[in-house]
Amino acid sequence: MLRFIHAADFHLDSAFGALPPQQAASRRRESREQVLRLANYVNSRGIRLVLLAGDLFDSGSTYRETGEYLARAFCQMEAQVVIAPGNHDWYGSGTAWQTVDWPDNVHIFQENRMTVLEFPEWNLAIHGAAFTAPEQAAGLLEGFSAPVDGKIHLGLLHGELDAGEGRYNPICKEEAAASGLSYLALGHIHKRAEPLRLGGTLCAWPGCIEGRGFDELGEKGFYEGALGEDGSVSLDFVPFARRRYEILKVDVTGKVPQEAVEAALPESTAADLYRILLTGETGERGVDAGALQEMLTDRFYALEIQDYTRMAEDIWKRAEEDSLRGLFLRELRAKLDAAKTEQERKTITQAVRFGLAALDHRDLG
Ligand SMILES: [Mn+2]
Repeated sequence: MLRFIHAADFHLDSAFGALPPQQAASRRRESREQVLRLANYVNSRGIRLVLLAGDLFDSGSTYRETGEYLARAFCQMEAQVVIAPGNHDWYGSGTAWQTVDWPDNVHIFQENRMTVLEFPEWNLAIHGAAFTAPEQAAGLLEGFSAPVDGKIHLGLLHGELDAGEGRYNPICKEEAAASGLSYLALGHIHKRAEPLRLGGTLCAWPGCIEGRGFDELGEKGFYEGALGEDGSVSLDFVPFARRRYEILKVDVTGKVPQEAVEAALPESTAADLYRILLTGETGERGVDAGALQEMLTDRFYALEIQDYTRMAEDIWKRAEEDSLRGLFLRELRAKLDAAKTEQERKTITQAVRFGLAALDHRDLG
């Protein structure tokens, strides 16, 4: 039995543009260090084969140090490391794949057609290809079928399955089913998909190894597998991300906002990046999102609070009053009803709050 891992989409040197510069720099450092953590994992678990399905770098103009760091981490792995470059880290002249001195246990697919790497000690052949440009419109698996020669055949590719548009190595299910591969290790899709059996081939995308923004939520990691001598594959997902991105909706109707948020949070969020959306109805004063942010900030690595609350209906009831207040509310209600965007509605709600406070000679706090 051969133990392997299948990971993809590290996107090293991503900008993390939504974070303040210092935190972004620290996130970039963490994502490089993650590869060292991975080396430790590989060695501690007796993993002999590491399949990396592309987009290890976020771009072709990655820092030289990042490539060298990656090479050192691979060198520490007591395993064979096989890489199929993707659309973000395509193989070509001047790229890290060519300029970095990769250790002997690293094997990189270099052509945008299927080629094979043989591992006779495991009776194993690994078939794969590289993106050699940011796009790969022709499906790399098209027409491929592994020979029937008593060896175990695995595939490693960056690409998408049954995609509408074919810019990123479109693979159709029929091709995967006809490939004769025991396992097809794929990259590109950042959201993990459950492994899919197509014909005799098990296909899987592990998703990205670590979220980089609020479009990459929840648990991230890689697949760890065991390959039997008959080519059978069993897989487990290993959560490995150091930090998670989460979006949490909290209804604050009738509650103290801070208490409502705290009640909705899991126990430990100190390592994580949260976006909290406040919803529901509030009184005239609304929610002070800024103050809430300040009170809760220490509980997170990063926190963003967005206020989507609306004014409670009974506040509007006084629109019928024959008073300045009634007149004000009627005007603003008409504006609110005519508002076309969430931003407009937010601004008008804010104006109502300010206006009512002014009418009552109340401090906005
Ligand atoms: Mn990617």
